Amino acid sequence: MAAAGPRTSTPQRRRPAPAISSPSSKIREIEEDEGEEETDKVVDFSHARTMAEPVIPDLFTQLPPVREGYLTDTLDVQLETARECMKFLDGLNTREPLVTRNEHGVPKLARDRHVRFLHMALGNLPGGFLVADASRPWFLYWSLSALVMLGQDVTSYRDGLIVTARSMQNDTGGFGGGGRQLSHLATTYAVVLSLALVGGGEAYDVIDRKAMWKWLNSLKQPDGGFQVCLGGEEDIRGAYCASVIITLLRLPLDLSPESPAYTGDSNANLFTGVADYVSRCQTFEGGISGQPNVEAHGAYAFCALGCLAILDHPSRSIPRYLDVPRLVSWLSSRQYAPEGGFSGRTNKLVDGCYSHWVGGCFPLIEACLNGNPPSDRHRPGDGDGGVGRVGGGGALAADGPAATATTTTTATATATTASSSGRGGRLPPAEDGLFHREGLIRYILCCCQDTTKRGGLRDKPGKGSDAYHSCYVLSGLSSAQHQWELDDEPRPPLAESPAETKDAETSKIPSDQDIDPEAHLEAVWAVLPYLDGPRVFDNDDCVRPIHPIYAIPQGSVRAIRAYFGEKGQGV
Ligand code: FPP
Ligand code: K
Repeated sequence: MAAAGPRTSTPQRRRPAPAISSPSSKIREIEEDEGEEETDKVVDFSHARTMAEPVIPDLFTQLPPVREGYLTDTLDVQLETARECMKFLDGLNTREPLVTRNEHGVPKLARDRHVRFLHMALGNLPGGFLVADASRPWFLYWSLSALVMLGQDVTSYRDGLIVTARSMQNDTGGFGGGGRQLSHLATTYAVVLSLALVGGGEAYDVIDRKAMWKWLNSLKQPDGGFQVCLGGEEDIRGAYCASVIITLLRLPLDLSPESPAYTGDSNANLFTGVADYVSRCQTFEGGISGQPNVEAHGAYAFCALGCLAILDHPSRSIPRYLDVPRLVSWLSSRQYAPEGGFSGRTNKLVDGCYSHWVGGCFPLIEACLNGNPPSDRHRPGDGDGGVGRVGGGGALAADGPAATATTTTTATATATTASSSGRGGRLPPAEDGLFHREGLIRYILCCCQDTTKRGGLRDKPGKGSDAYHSCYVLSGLSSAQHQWELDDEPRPPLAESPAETKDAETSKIPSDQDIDPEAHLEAVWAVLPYLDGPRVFDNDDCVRPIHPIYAIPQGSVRAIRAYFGEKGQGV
């Protein structure tokens, strides 16, 4: 059965969340819920504290009105999660002495406790963390990035980081998870971003750019993608991390004869085929998978959009390589009600980290939709459901996922069915924008903060806080609290090669050999606080904006790029 359609968000009095119960009584409750008239709903005044108590929209305090009538383990755990979240969303949970709520009934951001937690995460960790030893660079990035978003100055970590980063670098290029560990694109990405966060020439100069360039060449594959380590798997994380590293360090794009991708074609470079690789990772659902032909996942959607936004202006590169309506439909389907948070994939649970992996896709999608429509928007072979149907600017933004649900192509219908049959209720399209910002902010502030002295942010109620979730929950909060506009200086469209013109109707993807990221990466992303729609957080609960592609402050991106820009293209 299809999940909930648009539901009223008219504020109404709350009633207490039903207790978690056995499967058979759950079926009974579902039936009872469905038979119940709105007007029959019991208002339990025993929970009311004052008459001025905030009113929370029903959307966040009630289960979806229409749900599957059978139970599976998957449905069971979804229902349990929704109910657990409702206890935190309804503003009635008074058992947590450290929680202060604002006038909307939403907890304040426990900034000081999160800051303390993150400083701890940068100190000595208990023995249990031994298994995460190869992820040490990640802990650095997650903690430093979260501290920066919380408004902290992290330059006091610079000297320590310089020593640590040096110990992780290999002479053959790149950084491993620690001394004498194999270089990996994920750990290299984390070290480079950490160095960018602490900033300064001494930190940047830790990086051996020449060795890095050689190493990246050894990972570059003939089909356009990158292996994550020598002889390791090739996936979209590799493509995104490599694209970030190449452009932050302003490495030469030249392909060395030692690269597995080298063919002797003098036009080919490190970016050749990357967009094509990303394009092959879009699945029948509309989402993006880690490698071609596997399951779509939110983390990979961010990697895909990040790659494309690095390669060219998102208004050109995204619609050129991805089916945007199907992607937007899939991304929007990741947001559930009543939880308000995002899931990573169809039929799975909300998790605070997807506030970034999925939530962070929207600024890039908006830059894609709001930019000047590029001349090559239509992807050959896409027929009616192709990206050519997306109007410029706000057309899709106004209609949201509902607009894509009416698309008639088989694949889109499949995608819509697949996502709307998820057990989570789908949020109705927000009046403005492609996701429900209020819902995400409520989920983050109500459900993702550790409410004890420990601090830190988490996946969902019942889970422990950690540096990973602290980083990505705050990045998601930042996306929801701000809006971005990419300076849209139109550049002449990519030169059409004769071969491209000739094969335009038959070849799936035009050649991308002309792609030169430097031509658009200096474009400024203007950032503003998001002011439209209901605002359920206080001014002092704002976190700092981060660059929509690089996920660190725009100033940090500019500083490291300027530093290496002055060094010139040589390494
Ligand atoms: C599923 O985990 C998770 C994945 C398949 C991918 C996770 C990848 C990332 C978070 C980041 C990749 C990006 C970079 C830049 C390295 P699960 O089954 O535990 O979670 P789920 O139930 O929510 O899918
Ligand atoms: K998860």
